[in-house]
Amino acid sequence: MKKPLRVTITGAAGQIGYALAFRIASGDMLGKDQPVILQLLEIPPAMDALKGVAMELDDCAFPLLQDIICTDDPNVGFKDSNVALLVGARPRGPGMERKDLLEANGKIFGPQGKAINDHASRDVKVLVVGNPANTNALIAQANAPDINPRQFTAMTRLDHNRALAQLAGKTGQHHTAIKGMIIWGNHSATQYPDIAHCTVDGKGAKDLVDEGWYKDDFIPTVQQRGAAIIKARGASSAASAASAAIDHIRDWHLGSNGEWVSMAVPSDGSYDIKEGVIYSFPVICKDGDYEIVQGLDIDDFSRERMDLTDKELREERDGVKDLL
Ligand code: NAX
Repeated sequence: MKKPLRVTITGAAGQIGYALAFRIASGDMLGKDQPVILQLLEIPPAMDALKGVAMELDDCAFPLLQDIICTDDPNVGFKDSNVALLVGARPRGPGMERKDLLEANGKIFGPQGKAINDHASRDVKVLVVGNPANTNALIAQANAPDINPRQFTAMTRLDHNRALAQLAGKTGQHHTAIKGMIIWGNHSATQYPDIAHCTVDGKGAKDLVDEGWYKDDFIPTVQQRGAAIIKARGASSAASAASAAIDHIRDWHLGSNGEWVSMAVPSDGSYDIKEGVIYSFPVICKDGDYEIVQGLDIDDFSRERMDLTDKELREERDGVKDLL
């Protein structure tokens, strides 16, 4: 039997954490032959609820689940962690400015980055889900100087999957027929869902849909999908967010089989996005690593949107520069 891998989930008693833990324990993320130890991190007021999650996990009798650790101490939660899913975050309260939100989250992601630095496995794969995800990932990364910065990523896979669903619905094809979807930039309303390089059943997506739909319907629908879910469900996306987090780590760990997927990763100058922010790019995952897809033609329409979301990320970064 393989050696168990340790998976940390922060905010594990929250709605995304609740949806994540059971799928990870059943083998959906790291493989059906990979035993796991779940290290569930919460804050003190949520420890009773977390105990309930652990009781339910026990009651599932998952063959792959070797142990469950419940803690409110990041030093324990990240000990020897191989995969760290940073879900718990401070939500925006009434009247809270973006700057206050960034700072409040800095106080969570700074210490968690340090705990990862001090205690996690050296090859830990970090995925930040908690919003503002890209900038929270940057803060965690800055506080973990001994870990390769490339191992800090943020989630735009939910946006990617939402874009696949919209295009599939419009073209009447199954989403598995779609290749080459891209989300550029920030996980926010400035993200740029780009179909310029997409094919649907081998045909160029741009030839299958009219430009008006693409610009005035598709892009805003994907950008605003989170708000539409809140309106319909009365609560924010949870199962779909957990599913996207599982897709992100599964592909990073096991490979994306040559397919492009969107991941927010430290910019390296590709596509003139200068270093210093965690920006969503198309990537291909292989052998436990990812590479940004290179050499794509970027037209003026795309350039403008890619730069706009980059600008927002740099403003967010400037708002937390004392935490970096
Ligand atoms: P919930 O409020 O249901 O759960 C959050 C949990 O985190 C709570 O149980 C809370 O006690 C815990 N928590 C807070 N501070 C913590 C800390 N310092 N250490 C450990 N745990 C802590 O929120 P949920 O719906 O699960 O959403 C979690 C985060 O995901 C939010 O920030 C949300 O905005 C973000 N999302 C990100 C998405 C993405 O695509 N990147 C999409 C879905 C989601 O909106």
